[in-house]
Amino acid sequence: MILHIDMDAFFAAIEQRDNPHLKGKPVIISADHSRGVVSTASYEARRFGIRSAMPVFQAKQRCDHLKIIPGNMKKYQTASRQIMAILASFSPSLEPVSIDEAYVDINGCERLFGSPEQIGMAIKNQIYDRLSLTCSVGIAPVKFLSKIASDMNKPDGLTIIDRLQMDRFIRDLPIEKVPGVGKQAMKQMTLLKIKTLGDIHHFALPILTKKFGSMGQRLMELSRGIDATHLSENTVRKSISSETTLSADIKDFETVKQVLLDHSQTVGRQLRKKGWVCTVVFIKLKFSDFSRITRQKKLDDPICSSAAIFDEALALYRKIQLSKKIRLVGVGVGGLKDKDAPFQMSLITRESRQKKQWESVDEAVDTIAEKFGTNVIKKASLNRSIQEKKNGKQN
Ligand code: TTP
Ligand code: MG
Repeated sequence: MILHIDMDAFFAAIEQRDNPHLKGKPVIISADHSRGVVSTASYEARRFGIRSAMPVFQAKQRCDHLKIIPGNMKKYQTASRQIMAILASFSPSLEPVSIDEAYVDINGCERLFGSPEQIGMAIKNQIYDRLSLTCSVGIAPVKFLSKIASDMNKPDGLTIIDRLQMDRFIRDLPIEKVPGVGKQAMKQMTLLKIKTLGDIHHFALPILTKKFGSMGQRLMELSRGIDATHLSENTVRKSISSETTLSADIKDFETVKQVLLDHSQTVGRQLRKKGWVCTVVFIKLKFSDFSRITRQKKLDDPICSSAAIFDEALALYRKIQLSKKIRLVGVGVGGLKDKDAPFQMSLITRESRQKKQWESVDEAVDTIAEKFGTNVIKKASLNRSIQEKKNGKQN
């Protein structure tokens, strides 16, 4: 199942949240860059027929007590990032499509978060609890229907189209609601007396392609509930990394080792927090002349312990022939998957038993770090280095 989420009157809702005197009032946002047109209107303003892209003077004519707010893109972008982070905590397969809209592939999330409806509700609740904003969610077996579903019960809606309802839904879906069917296509639709997506069935593919070009094929597929578009891969979170630019360029092995260890712990902690494991570890180095290199290793067994990540990162670092001083050190992991997802375990070796033991140590460390902060507990070798630094033994 694919979930589509769209925030309700996004910019206006944020302003109403932050300025209590705007609550329940007709409000429009007309951002500086929008040249006197409405970016969005609160649902109260929509009752006056005010819509996005309408000139502000027209909006004022429709409602004389309209509140006009210039808008604050930075604030909206921050909220957007927070929302996307919440979504990413439900599934690593996420496709943000605009500032307030994203698709989430929830296949395989049921074991962790429950039925599609429960996942939809949990997302809505978390967004409301953390950001005091409402959103509308649509869930369907295919992408295009999930987007249509999220729009059906706005604001604060949750609409599910399951496989059983899908055929009937498609049969009755007004053709103008299908993404990609614009004014031009609608002229043809009217001529052909096509009113719903189901009506497409009466036409052979050659006629559809003749009338609608390449969209003909897609319309035919959509009318059969087939939507081959998957979530856009390049927006799916594929890695977690942590890096720092050092206060001074260095070449000293021990210092770099400590930084690698620190980053391995940060990355490991984030990985475990999400309940994920990784099958790729990489390091990134930037040199004093601003050139940079990355080195990575693909692992046979997934790992999530900080110690295992550090071992791999250090092995990668040892193989590099250093000729210049280093100014930035980073550690990252990729090939992310759920910890509980089935994978092929290789034979249990002494090494993998050790990794397991480290995982239990990590669990305890994470709990303490969560409660008291990351500075309270560190691996002993890190502590030693901090101690040495304090004693002036290291530069
Ligand atoms: P939308 O999701 O289209 O609209 P919305 O969130 O305001 O309202 P709803 O989804 O409940 O119908 O757009 C998201 C934000 O993008 C919107 O709050 C403001 C901005 N936007 C513009 O700046 N100009 C526009 O023409 C549109 C449509 C949106
Ligand atoms: Mg929206």
